[in-house]
Amino acid sequence: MLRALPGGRSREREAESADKLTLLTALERKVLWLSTWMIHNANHLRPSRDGLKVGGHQASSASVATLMTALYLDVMRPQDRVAVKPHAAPIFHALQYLLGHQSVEKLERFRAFGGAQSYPSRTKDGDIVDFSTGSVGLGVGMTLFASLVQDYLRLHRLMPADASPGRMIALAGDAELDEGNIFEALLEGWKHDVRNLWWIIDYNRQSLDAVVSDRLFGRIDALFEMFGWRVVTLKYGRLLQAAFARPDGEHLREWIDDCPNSLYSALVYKGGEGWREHLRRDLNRYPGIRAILDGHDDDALARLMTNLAGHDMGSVLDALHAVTDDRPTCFIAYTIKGYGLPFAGHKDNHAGLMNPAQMEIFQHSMAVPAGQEWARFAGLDIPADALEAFLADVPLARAGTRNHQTPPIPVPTELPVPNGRRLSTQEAFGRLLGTLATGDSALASRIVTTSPDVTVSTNLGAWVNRRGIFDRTERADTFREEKVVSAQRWVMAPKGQHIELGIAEHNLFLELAALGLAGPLFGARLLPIGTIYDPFIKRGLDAFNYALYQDARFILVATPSGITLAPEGGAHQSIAEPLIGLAQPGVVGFEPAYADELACLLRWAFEEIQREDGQSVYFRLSTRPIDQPEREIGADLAEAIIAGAYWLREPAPDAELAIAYCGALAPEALGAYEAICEDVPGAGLLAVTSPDRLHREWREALASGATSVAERLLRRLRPGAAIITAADSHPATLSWLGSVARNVVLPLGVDGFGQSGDIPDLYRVYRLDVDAIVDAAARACLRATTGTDG
Ligand SMILES: Cc1ncc(C[n+]2csc(CCOP(=O)(O)OP(=O)(O)O)c2C)c(N)n1
Ligand SMILES: [Mg+2]
Repeated sequence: MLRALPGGRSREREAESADKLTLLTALERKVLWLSTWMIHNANHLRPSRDGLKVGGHQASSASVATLMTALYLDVMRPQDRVAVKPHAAPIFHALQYLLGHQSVEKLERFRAFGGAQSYPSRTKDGDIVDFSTGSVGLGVGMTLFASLVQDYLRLHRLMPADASPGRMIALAGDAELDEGNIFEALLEGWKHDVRNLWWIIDYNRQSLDAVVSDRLFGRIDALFEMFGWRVVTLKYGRLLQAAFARPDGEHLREWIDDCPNSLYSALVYKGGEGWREHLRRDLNRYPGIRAILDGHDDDALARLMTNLAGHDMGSVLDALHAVTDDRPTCFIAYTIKGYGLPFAGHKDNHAGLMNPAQMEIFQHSMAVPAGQEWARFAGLDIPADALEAFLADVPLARAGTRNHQTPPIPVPTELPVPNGRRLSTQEAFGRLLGTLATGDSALASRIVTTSPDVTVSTNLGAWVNRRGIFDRTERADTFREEKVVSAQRWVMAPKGQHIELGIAEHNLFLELAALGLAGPLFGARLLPIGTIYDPFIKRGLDAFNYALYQDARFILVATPSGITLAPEGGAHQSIAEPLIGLAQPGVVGFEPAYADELACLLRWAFEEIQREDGQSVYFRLSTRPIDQPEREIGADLAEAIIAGAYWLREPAPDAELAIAYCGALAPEALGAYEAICEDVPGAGLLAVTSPDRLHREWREALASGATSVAERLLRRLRPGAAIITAADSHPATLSWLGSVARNVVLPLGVDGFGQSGDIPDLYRVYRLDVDAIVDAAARACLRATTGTDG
């Protein structure tokens, strides 16, 4: 009796899992059908108004139908988070549709305005998407940093430590592993001992252009193992394994193992006849193989030879369920690109679309009656109520919303302005954070700083000394213990609030993406501040864009910047970055000149990154100490600083000249202004704190018919007055100001590479010094009054 019970249970369990397998296999079919049809509908049935191919990736989608069905309909728990390879969006949408989280209208409008997105998007597809994807490699890296953020929150007790952690899962294409950012992330992840991370590689041996190198994957598993990952290879499905177990079966295994990727792919495409010809040629001497060939007609032989584990639901479930610990795991799942579709294995199938005739055959084989193409269960030989009941019980279907709502962290009404007669904005930033670090405000407790090996040189030292470096385990500062004098105290502990990264700006931005989504993803808001050298924003630009595209919120402090960095020379001097601030959606760029402006802006930034429809904030700072104005910033001035500009020296009514400057050029602008005032009394001096905000608001005002901030400011000048714009960046940063109120603009700035020198030399050579501004003013005034250069 005692024995019978467990035996009975295990039989019950076996029956249950057989049922589950049947249900999941049926649903996988449906997912493949829906994804293929979704793309077909978009390309062939929806009327085209512009003659463009709509596109969509039927082959890439088919490749992951089994893996994704297993994940979404069985393996995943609500706390798990997934980055889906971008071109598998149709499979993702189909699964969400089956789970009741996606509407048929959106599927019908796949790739149309307002429809299901071409690539999964957090902001446009809504609550169903965990991580946006599109630029290959980035979603994969993102999961690693998300797992680091999850650990940070758990160790800071900002998330319940007793609830099971979510697994951060990437479903990656094999060619995604050509992207360097993945390896940068791997190395960083190893240093931080990341956990709960699954990368499932859809190893279909094809990229966009070609079949991938045979030798590559021999390296990949060793590489993951080197970083401490578990590698699980899902190679052969159950049919093939059964064939290998037959007499002479080992020769079949060897043959497939040795088969070059391109031959395997070509034979997949050719089908049973092709397989038979090659196997006969190579293995006919083995009676067991002859028996296998004789026992399979062409269709059955093709089914057997393509029975890779990534398309075998049972194998996939076994492999995924077998991992129960938190060790990072890479699953290499052998698949076929276009599996189940007529162009399976064809090297040109990436953008391939089934034609209407092929679709008709496919529809017939799927037993989907005409007119029922969108029906959830049409063509499946399992009763709808059984499928419905199964789906209703899937953990992801039962879970509520995937995005957490978190209350904003209160921000004080002002941040104390660092005192000092001469300060650089970089120093002011360090002191502002240093002061925040001493208090025990809620704000300070949620700030997390991070930097790719430029923590000290971007002035985060005071903050880090007080708040410590985040690490899973306590680690003393050896230099301190050994009484070696240093200004830095690098104590590492789980409660540390600075995440130190190696030099890889891509990692910085992926980490900021994850930190900046801590609220919606994990239910605990963080206020991330990343520091970087301004020129190296470009190094991580795609990841920066990626972070912003999915509405991650953070503060980026980029310093030093421009040729003002003087002796460091051209390799470190940034030029185009303010234009990135101006043109990049999702972030607002500022380039303040004075410490009091920065204090006011940083306070605002803490609010802005928490506002429902806010943005991230980018500060371009400088190491140049400059004289600070003696003033109190009242509400009006604060508002103007945040809006992007204010008159540092008011123009007289009808002034014929103004100088508009940004950031560290304030002393030159002031010097020139004072020199000019003797000849042009009543000239104005415009401090531009944010070309980005000013420009955006100007465009919005033009569209709505309102008067913009910039126009209100410039209207103080005489119509057609001259403006000299000066920025330590590309002149286009401010030259557009001439269009606001039809002024004559003479833009100064940097449009060639920098070089070493001191500030006087460089400002002279790049025509940004007082003389150059005065000279430009004279020419601009002439042009404004005579319409010529004289
Ligand atoms: C950064 C970037 N470069 C190029 C592309 C264009 N692209 C989209 S998919 C793809 C090939 C992907 O191959 P793989 O990852 O193996 O996916 P599969 O389609 O085989 O599943 C390329 C080059 C992209 N999306 N992102
Ligand atoms: Mg591939």
